[in-house]
Amino acid sequence: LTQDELKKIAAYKAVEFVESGMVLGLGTGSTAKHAIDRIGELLRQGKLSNIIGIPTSTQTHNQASSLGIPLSDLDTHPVLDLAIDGADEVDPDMNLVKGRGGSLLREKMIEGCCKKFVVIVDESKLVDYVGGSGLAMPVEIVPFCWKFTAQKLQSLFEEAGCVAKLRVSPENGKPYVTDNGNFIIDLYFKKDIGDLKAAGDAILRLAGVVEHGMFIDMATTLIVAGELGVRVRNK
Ligand code: DER
Repeated sequence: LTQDELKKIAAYKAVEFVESGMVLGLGTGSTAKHAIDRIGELLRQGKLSNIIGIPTSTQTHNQASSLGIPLSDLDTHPVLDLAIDGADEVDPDMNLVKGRGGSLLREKMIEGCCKKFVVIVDESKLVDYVGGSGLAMPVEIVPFCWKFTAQKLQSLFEEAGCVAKLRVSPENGKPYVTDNGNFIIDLYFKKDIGDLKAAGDAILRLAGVVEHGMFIDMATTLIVAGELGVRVRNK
């Protein structure tokens, strides 16, 4: 099975939790894309009705509206029934790294007010500790004096061998700009940073920081698709 086929299996499993009449947080990324496609298909077949989607990015907004999924926002629906989204990393306590798709702020806002947050991943996303994949832990920051903020972030995690890099668009090498008009600093760790809550709070105390990509104690259900099948784990 290819990685995308595994993502699709996990996504379709998560959509089994969707009931007619629900207000849903719609995630961002290649795994969530399959879940949104599936929801659109079930609506078209009449197997689901009265669904309202709250998109976590303009990319998801565009996909969902092209599928005819009715959309709204947090101002209208401050409490959601269920959110379905992917993750870049999942640690043994179901803490997540998200944001490699650049949508971490809206994802965290929306997934933070759901009664149930179902995370869908293929098994390659499972790590022993946050940062363990060697890939980025994203932090959304204001563009003002970004070098200053990047330096402050890097020095927070000196003993974990942290390197902070400004995310740039591959096309033109210009700083990547989020849906919210901000920049992203990608943090790379060489070692386990230990207490995630303390790390997250230290990051948020920096005035130039908007939000970080660690989703601590937020996921209620984890769906992992692997070669041996799909597993559902509740927090
Ligand atoms: O950027 C994000 O937060 C995405 O949800 C990411 O965490 C998962 O993206 P993927 O499903 O394309 O791997």
